[in-house]
Amino acid sequence: MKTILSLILCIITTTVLAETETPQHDIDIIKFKFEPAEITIDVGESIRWTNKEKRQYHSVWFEKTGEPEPDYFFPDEFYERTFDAAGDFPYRCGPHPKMIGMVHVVQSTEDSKVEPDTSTEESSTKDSPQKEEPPKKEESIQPTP
Ligand SMILES: [Cu+2]
Repeated sequence: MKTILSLILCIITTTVLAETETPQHDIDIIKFKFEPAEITIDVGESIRWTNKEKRQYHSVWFEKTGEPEPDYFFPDEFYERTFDAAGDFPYRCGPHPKMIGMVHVVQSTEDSKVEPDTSTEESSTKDSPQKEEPPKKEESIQPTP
């Protein structure tokens, strides 16, 4: 019984997760700081950096990726980015090198559990070579006349 219950719960959880759009993570930029400066997200999720300063512009620059610095953005503007690969992504603000942040992107464990229903039908590709033994010849003893 317990296994059935947990299975149902698992299905419900998966459905709920599938229905919700890609979770949005928010990072504020205020007083020359990324808040939070370090964040861990799942692969495929996106982050929105919002400039909450009064009059200071900033940028979110993933310099180590070799990309050019994106445009500065001003108070109440934001920068968005989706992370499709796992790894650690340090970034900084272009005009303010002391403003640094880190994005840890990890492979979601829930994603790997989601399997299509068709997987239950296992294709019978069992390689069981049947040894074909030659039919034994019945030695019939023929009476000699
Ligand atoms: Cu800045």
